[in-house]
This record gives sequence, C-alpha cells and structure tokens, in this order.
Amino acid sequence: MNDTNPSYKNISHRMVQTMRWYGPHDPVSLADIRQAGCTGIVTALHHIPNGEVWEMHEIKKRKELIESMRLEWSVVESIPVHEAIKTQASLFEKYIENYKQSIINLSACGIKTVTYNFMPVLDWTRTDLSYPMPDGSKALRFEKAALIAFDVFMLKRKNAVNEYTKEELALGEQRFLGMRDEERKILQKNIIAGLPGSEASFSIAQFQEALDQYEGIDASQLRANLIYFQKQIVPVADEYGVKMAIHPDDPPYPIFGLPRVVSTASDIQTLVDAVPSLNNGLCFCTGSYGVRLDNDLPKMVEQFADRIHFLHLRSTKRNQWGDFYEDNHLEGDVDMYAVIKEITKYMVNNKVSIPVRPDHGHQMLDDLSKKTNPGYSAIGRLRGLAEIRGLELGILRSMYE
Ligand code: DNO
Repeated sequence: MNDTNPSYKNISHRMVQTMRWYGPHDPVSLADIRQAGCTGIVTALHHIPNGEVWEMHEIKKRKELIESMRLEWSVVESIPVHEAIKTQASLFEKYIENYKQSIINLSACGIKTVTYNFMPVLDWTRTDLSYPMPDGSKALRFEKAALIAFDVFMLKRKNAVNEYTKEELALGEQRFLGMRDEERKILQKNIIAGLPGSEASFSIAQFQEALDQYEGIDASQLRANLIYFQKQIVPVADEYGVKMAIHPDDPPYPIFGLPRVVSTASDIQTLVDAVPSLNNGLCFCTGSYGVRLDNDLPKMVEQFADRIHFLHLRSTKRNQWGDFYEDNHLEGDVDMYAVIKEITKYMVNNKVSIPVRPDHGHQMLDDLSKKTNPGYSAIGRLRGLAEIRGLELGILRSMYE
C-alpha cells in the first residue's frame, strides 16, 4: 500500500452519480437526491405532450430549479419518440422535425445527453409492482404467465392464441382462473396504465387500437424506421454536440406480438453500422439487457464502451421461462462487478466521466408505507447507489494500489 501517493484519489474520471427525478411532483425531492450523494439529475419535461417541441424557456426553468439545489441536469430521460415516428404514420416527418428542435434547444441550454427508446406502444413493462422479497421489501416483477393471462383472456387480442405454445396457453389460463377480480384489475393497470416515465396510458380499447397500428410492421420494418429516425437526428446531434443514448427493450423480447429491435448486441451492431457516429449511442441498461442469457454484459460494455453515454445499473433474476424480478443491485444474474470494472477501466483510460443511475430499487423501510413511484422510491435506490459507489471505489483502489 502506498499512503503517500494514493493516486486513485486523483482520478476524476469516474461515474457521475445521478438519480432520476420526475419533476416537482416527485415525492423524492432534489434535496433527497443530493443527500443520497448524487451530483446529477436525470429528468424530462413530462408535462410537454409527446411530439411537441421542448421550448427553451421550459428547459431553462427546469434547469434553474435543479441548479438552485446545486445539482446538475446531467441527462434527459427521455424525449419520447412519437408512435407515428415508429410506424411512419401520418405527420411523422413533422414529429421528427420537432424532435430535432428539442435537441437543438437542449444543447443551447447546455444539456448534452438525451435518452430515448424505440419500444412499440409500451415503454417498460412489468406484471407485478409489489413482489415480496424474503427480507420484507418489495420488488418489480415480470411474469410471462400473467402477461399471457392478460393478453389472451382479458385483452383477448386478435391472433394472440396463435402466438403462444399450448403449454404457455395452459399456464396463462391457469393463472387467469386463479386470479380474483381485484387482482385482474391490478394486473391490467400494471401493464397498460403506464409505469412512471412511460408517456402513455391506455384503456383496453385504446391499447388494442395502439397495437393495431403495428399491423404489417415486422422487426425489419421497425428497424428500418428506427434507422431512418437515427439518420435524421444524429447529424443534428453531431452538429450541436449532443450524445443520443437509446435505451434497450424492457423486457428484451417481443410482447403482445410487437416487434423489438434493441435487445441484443447484434441489434446494437446493426444500428451502429447504419449510423456510425459516436453520438448514435447507448443508454446501457444492465437490468434490461441482463434478462437475456445470450447477452454477455461485460463483453457488450467492452465492445460498445465508446458509445455508452449513460448507464442504468440494476440486476434481474430470471428463470427458464423468461420471468424475472428485480434483485438487489449486487445480486441476481448481472455480474455487476465485471460490468463496473469494464466501464471503470474505460473511463480511466479515456479520461471520461459517464453518468450512471441506480435503476430502480426495492420498496423498503419507511417507503413501504408511502406512496411511491414504482421502482423509484428513495431508500431502495439509495441502497443501490451506495453499493455501486462502494464497488467502484474498490475497483479503482485495486487498480492503483
Ligand atoms: C424504466 C426506464 C425506462 C426508460 C425509457 C427510456 O424505469 O428505464 O422507462 O426511461 O425506456 O426512454
């Protein structure tokens, strides 16, 4: 050990610790986030309808609020991508122009990292928002049988029965029959009423209508539409110095018969080949990519490090059916040590600092009796961040001592 030259302390290129904040109505305040040890905030102008331009005065107002708490607006999560852009339906060119203008306005205000996703209809999807963990805390969970129960027996989606195996249908039916009315209502709400951060909320009829817009759009068409969108916005991002960061599909496989095109390393490679600028980047979400056995996360970090502009750190625990729940940050299937080691090496070697947020956390302690945004309660995320921070410090010190 070298006490006179603890060089790891001089390393300023390390994770920028952030938390997501849903704006002035978020029960977790900016002051809370500051006390959690964060320097950065990840937020969006959720009050601006999807598809409209984010005007400068709105951006500035939000930025000033964040800075008044001596925090920095590190990342926009997200400027939502209008459904018309994903399906190339009427007015989609106008929505793309609006998107470009929002990027330009953000850049003019000094905000230079923007997250988005290209998931059809639904943003992230879970079937259970209060899955009991053995320690008494509550986690978010995705259970295929519950999704099938909803899809086939509640939504009664056209074609759904043809898309599942006999065994899956039997499991879904069993699950459906085992639920009381109240449980069915909760399941429906969890799936289609909009989790925090999703910009859409549906009734059954509206949901079916939204799904219908994807008739005739398969994965290769959706991918072509995404590449078209990226070819439009990335040159603007290049000109205005903005890093675009696409969030992966969550869960990372098709649901409701909808195509998914950002689930694997080869999906990413296709996008990178089509639009190579480093501003065509990634929000590397370990919880989303980590649900698939074929995604080797540390290897993906190594492969795409120069375009990872933002990290969501979270671990999931999956079973053989593709069900998963969100585990403690250092447990579950994600090798968090290996992921953080890989990104730490990259940051140190390339002298960059990448914003990171603990993605979700268990509802625990006092938060169990509070009204919280699912996944975004204060204490569970505080625990996650503290563990991640300690892990980073350990890795850094071991690199220097
Ligand atoms: C869920 C989030 C996602 C994410 C969007 C990005 O907790 O990670 O809602 O913000 O998909 O556009």
